[in-house]
Amino acid sequence: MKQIDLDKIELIEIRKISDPDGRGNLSVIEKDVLPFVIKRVYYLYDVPSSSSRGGHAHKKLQQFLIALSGSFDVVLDNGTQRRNMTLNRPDRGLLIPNGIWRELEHFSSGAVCLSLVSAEYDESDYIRDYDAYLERVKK
Ligand code: T46
Repeated sequence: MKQIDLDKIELIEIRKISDPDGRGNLSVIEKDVLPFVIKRVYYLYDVPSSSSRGGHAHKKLQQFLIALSGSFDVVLDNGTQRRNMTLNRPDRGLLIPNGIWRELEHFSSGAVCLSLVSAEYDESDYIRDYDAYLERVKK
């Protein structure tokens, strides 16, 4: 599996349209924002602050995570490096390429994590065992 330098992973700005009459904001993700076609959308919510989600890597799936509301941390791990990214703005998202181990934690009250992904649900795309992940990364 190709190892990706975590320093190259950045938060991507999402276009924000602020209403001139004070009706709030609208953000839009158009096809040029993401390097993949969105095949599935899901969202995490009501996650207790003491719980974590993720704890796996994907063989092929790419995804884009946005904190639609509240905040949470995404810990990225490529087998040799770890990096913590805090998501707390609905007009910024985190693009996670395939092959990166991720854990989502420290969800604030009311946090909603929107996930836009490149493939339909397929359990065989998951690597849920960290030692197995490290083995794959070393190859
Ligand atoms: C990821 C993080 C951020 C489905 O049936 N369909 C789906 O599209 C998904 C995403 C999950 N499921 C089922 C599979 C499990 O029985 O829902 C259950 C919970 O899934 P999982 O333990 O994978 O949930 P998370 O929050 O740990 O991980 C999910 C995504 O699976 C994963 O790709 O990166 O959110």
